Amino acid sequence: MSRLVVVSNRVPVPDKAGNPPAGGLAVALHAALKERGGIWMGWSGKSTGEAEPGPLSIMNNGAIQYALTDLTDRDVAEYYNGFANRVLWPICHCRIDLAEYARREMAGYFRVNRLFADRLVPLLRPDDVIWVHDYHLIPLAEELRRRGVQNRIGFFLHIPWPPADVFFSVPVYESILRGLASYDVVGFQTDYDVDNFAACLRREGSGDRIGGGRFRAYGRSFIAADFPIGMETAEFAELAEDAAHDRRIREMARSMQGRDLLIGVDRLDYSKGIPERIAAYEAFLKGNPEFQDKVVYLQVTPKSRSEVPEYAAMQENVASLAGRLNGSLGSLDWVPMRYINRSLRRPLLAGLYRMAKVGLVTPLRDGMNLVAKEFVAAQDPANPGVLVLSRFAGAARELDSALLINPHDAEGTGRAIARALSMPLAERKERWEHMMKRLLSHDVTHWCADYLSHLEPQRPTLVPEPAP
Ligand code: GDG
Repeated sequence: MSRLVVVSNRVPVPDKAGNPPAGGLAVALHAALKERGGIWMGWSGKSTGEAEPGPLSIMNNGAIQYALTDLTDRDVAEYYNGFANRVLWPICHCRIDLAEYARREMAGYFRVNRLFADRLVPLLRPDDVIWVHDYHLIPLAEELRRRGVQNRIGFFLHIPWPPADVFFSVPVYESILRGLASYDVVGFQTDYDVDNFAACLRREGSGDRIGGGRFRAYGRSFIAADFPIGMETAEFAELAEDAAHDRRIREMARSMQGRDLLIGVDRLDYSKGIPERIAAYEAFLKGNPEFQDKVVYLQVTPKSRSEVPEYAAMQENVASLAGRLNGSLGSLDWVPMRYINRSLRRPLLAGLYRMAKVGLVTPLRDGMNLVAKEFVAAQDPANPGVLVLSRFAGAARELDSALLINPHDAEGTGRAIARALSMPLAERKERWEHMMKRLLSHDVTHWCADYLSHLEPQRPTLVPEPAP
C-alpha cells in the first residue's frame, strides 16, 4: 500500500502521549496514516512576524511524520484571514455581501500555496498518495504539477460549493476552477455541491461530466463526486453513555429542575444561523406559552476567527440577543437561554447532547454539520431526543428523519420545536433508529476508506487528455 500524505491548513498534532486530538476527522486520518505510514503537513498556527519562515519543523510519531511550517504575519493576514476566510468562506456559504476582495490578499493566497508546494516536494516519494483538505489549499495540486509531481492527488472540500452565479463573483474564479481540475479526485459533501461545480464548468465552457463520476476540464480528466463525511459513531455513542456518570452532567441535570433541555453547539460563525435560532426559540416560547418555564435552551459557542471583523461583530450580536431574550421572557427562577461562549470538553458535550430532548441545528448553509450527527449518535436508544435540522445543512441529505426546517422561517422553526417537544416515544424511536443506522454504516472510517479507494493508483486515469 502506498504512503499517505495529508495536507491541510492546520494539523491536529497529537499530545505528548501520542494520542490525536478528539474529533472524528483527526482520528480517522490518523488511523489511515498509521496503517499506511505517511506525512501530515500544514501550517503550525504560528507566525514569524516579518521574518521569512525557516525550514519545516518535523516531528515523528511512529509511522507518522508531522511537517509544520510557520507563516509570516503578512501570509496570515492575506492568505488565512484574508482570501480564505473573507472571500472563499463567505462565497461558498452564499454570502456575497460579506466577501471582501483585495488583489493583495488573492495574491497572498496563491503565494502561500506556492510555499506549501515548495516545502512538500522534497518530502515526496513517487508512489505517495496525496490528500489535500479544504478551501485554503485549492491551488496546491496545480502548483505541485508545475513542479513535476505526477502522484495521485486528491482534494476534499469540507464546505459547500455555491451556485455558479455566486461563485463567478470571485474575480479569480477561473484560477480556482483550473486548480480543482489539477486533482485526480475532487470530493464534495453532497450531490448538490457536485451539481453546482458541474454547472460552473459548463457555464464557463471549460468542461463537463463525461459519465461515471468523471469530468473533463482544462485538458484533464478527473473524478468529482460526493463523499459525505461521517463521524466516529460507535465511539461517540459510548462516550455519551459513559458521561451519565460524570459529576458535571449530574449537576447540570439537577439544575434543570425537571425542565426539558434544548441544545445548540456551533463555532461562532454567521453560517450557523445562531441569531435566527434565537429568534425561532423566542417565536416558539411566545406562540406556546404553556412551555414557558418548562424548557431551557443551552447554546455552546466557542469563539472562532476573532480577527475577522464579521466574527467580532457576531460575537456582540449573539451575546446581546441572548441577554435580550432572557431579559424579556425570563422570570425570578427561570432563565430561558443559557449561553456559553467558550469550548467544552468533548465528553461533556456528548453527555449534554444525550441529556437534551431537542437538538437545534439550524445553519443557513453548511457543508455537512457534524453536530447534527453527534446529537443523533449520543442519544439514549430507549428514550431518544429529536433533531431539528436545517434543510440547508449537507447532513439533511442523509438525516431525512429529522424534523427538517427552513432557518429563515422563525415561526416555522418554532412550530417544529413545539412538535419535537411533544413527539410520542414511538415516533422518536422510529426516526432515531433510521438515522442511527445510517450513521453506523457510514461512519468516518467508511468515509476515509471510500475516498482513498477512489484515489488509489490502480484506479483508471489520468494521462492528460485533449481538451473537449
Ligand atoms: C467544517 C464544515 C463540516 C463545537 N463546539 C465545541 C466542539 N465543537 C465541535 C463539534 C463538531 C465540530 O466542532 C464542528 O463541526 P461542524 O461540522 O459542525 O462544523 P465546522 O467547524 O464548520 O466544520 C462542516 C466539517 O467541516 C467536517 O467536514 O461538517 O460543514 O463547515 O465536531 O462537536 N467541540 C468541543 N467543544 C466545543 O465547545 N470539544
